[in-house]
Amino acid sequence: MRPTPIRSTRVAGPAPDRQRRRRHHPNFNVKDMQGWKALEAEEGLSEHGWRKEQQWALDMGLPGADSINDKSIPTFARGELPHFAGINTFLKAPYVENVRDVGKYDAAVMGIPFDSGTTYRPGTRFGPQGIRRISALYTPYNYELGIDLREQMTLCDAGDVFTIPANLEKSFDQISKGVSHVFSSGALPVMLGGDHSIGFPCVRGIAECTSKRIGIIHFDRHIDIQEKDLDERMHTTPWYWATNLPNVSPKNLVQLGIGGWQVPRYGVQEARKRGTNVLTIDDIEKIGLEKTAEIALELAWKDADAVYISFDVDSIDCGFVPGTGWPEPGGFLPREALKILGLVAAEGLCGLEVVEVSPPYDTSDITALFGTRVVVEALGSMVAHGKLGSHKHMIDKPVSF
Ligand SMILES: [Mn+2]
Repeated sequence: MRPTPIRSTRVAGPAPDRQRRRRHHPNFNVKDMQGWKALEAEEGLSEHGWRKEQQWALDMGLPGADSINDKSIPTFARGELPHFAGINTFLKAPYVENVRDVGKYDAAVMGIPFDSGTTYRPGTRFGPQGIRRISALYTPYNYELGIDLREQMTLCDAGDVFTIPANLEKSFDQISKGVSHVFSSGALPVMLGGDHSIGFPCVRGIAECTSKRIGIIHFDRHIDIQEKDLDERMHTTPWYWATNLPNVSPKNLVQLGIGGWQVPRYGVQEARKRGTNVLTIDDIEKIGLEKTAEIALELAWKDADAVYISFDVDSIDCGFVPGTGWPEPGGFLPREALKILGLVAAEGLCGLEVVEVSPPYDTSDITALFGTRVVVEALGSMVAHGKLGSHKHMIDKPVSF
């Protein structure tokens, strides 16, 4: 017999003791819960980097006015605080004016302001600046992961590649040269696009510095592997060209979230011919996020030596990312994509790009904020799993300028 629900028999007034207890003290073990664990984890983090930054801010920006009680506050804003002030690099990381110094850091963010590969909405040439601007909102600490990027790694902003808006090929050469320089230095290259056409020159820049094999995990609604579009190597084509490289196999290309009404049949035909690995949102929903990450890792790493992540923000349902070149409903929820991203980055990366953030079409910076989140989520996962720097063994053909 089905028991009568308690609520239907309740009379007005305070609940009997037994019921009240159940409501206010649900039965769970706090030791197993992330929220409680994360509270404890913070205690183990250093504050050394933060203290150093505060001292540096005072040295650079002068001690604050006499009436300021907090003596760590300088007169001129320097470093993280306040979040609304300052001249923004990514996450207010040090700007490396001389790019020859980039190898002094564990990771280097570089902007690729380029939208000449766009076939619908432009505007991603403003992506790097949009992402940098809203990245000032973030602290370097993440609660759930229990990590602090300022304390546990070094990050710099190498500024932007000088792209040539009127010329795809010259821009691709500039981009590859910039990426290969950063990669050869030992710093992990993190590229802020830019439209998705930059995927090819970014991967090429890494691939030419190594004899090792590279797999790619690609988050997108679009398959992006046709040979040409509008007679050029547009943002619908990067994986055709990247998987033509001798050490980048299409068998190691994993494409997550592809689907909807914007997938050109030319691209589908090419993906089929080359045997890439495509998972739709339905597939992912069916098998779950953990299983998706497991499959992606297995396929991307099969006989490969490192994995590159290409994250197109349009892989997210367009309700969350209005500021993008080809918006499409039905993609990932942000938290789904971030979960998979964290899981796949946990095995280490040889490079990361986030593309298709178009600030002129954005609303309240939400798309640029998501782009920021992609970068910090991947870095955070690598730091948490001790995988930052794992790409260095691959650099056996460094470029030197
Ligand atoms: Mn796309």
